[in-house]
Amino acid sequence: IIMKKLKIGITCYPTVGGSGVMATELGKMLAEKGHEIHFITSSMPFRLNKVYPNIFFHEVEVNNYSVFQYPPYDIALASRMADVIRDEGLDVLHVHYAIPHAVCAVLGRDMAGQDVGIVTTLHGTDITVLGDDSLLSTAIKYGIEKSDLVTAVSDSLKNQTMELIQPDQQITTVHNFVDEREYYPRDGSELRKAFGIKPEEKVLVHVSNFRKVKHVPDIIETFVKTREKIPAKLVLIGDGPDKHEAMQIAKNTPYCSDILFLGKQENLAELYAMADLKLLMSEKEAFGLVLLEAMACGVPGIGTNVGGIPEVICHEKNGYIVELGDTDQAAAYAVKLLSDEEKLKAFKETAIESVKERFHSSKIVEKYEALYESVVREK
Ligand code: GMT
Repeated sequence: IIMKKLKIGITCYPTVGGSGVMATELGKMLAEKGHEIHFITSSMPFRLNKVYPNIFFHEVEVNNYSVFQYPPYDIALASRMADVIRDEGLDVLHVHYAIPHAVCAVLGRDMAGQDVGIVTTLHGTDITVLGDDSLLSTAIKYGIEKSDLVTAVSDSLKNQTMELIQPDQQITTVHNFVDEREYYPRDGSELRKAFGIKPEEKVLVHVSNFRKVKHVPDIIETFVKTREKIPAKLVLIGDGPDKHEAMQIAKNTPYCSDILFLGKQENLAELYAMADLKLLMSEKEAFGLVLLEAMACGVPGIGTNVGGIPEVICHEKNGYIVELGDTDQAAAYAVKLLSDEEKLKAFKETAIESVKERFHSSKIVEKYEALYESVVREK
């Protein structure tokens, strides 16, 4: 069957973060399959680092007139969506986040006076954080119910949304994926040397936006307990509100010089090449895209038994699952794995395999295409 080429609008938060990464990667892959993509966002998505003849960017500008107490971003977005729906004749508008994007899409469609299929993808923060906020839960429910189709990035998020929001709407799980042309295992020995990492040292890595939910202190604690047993370094990548506190904690450990803070980084795949093990000890995590990116580069992970993490890590196969805050257990697993070369090699291989089998971009992009097809209106 030859699939019809579609005109697809995409709205996401374009800044650093898993949902923006996913939305942008999906847009790029859909463009490569011949669809016409229209990003409608407040700024250029940061991963949109290549020119495509069939990707267009519609910037949402918000003027901050002094009469407004708050700049009306949501209204400006809905208005821009309406223009793009009409001017470009969109078939589908795929929005990432129920709040505000799904609500804006519904409003934009109404303003356009022209029908378009609305697909909403839930990424977690909108539900697990905002769903509890009674001021917004009515709007979240509305955005979900008025969408033609709703997806969640894990079964866990799907179930949580059904429980918390109780929408009169079905939710389909579509897992995240990675671009395997960028995330693949490479030789990290030169970079290890450049960072002063000795051959006998194992490298643990954590990547996040350093928000409270990421429990960065647990990462450092796990590392310290691991370091007490084996030579190792901890590489922390990213920036955010808790980084300063994390640096203070690191300073007060006996292994301060083994903990490297690299700040925000672009070439994650290159950095994963230095790593042996990934740590993600979050208290909330709808999926944990960073785990998948690491696994694709041959880095197994230890993650908490939280949200979608157990859907990504298969315990004892490509990593380990521990209870939230259990740094003793996490360190015990880390030491066990990192001091057994054969086991580590097997875990690395299984990690790469499981990404290919369960999260391959081609399969996931096809799933989205089929969902789009089901909401396209006859013109
Ligand atoms: O985790 C964050 O702080 C960023 C957030 C986002 O909106 O980009 O990530 C969410 O979406 C990612 C992509 O689907 C998921 O991999 C993350 O698990 C999810 N974060 C949370 O649920 C806390």
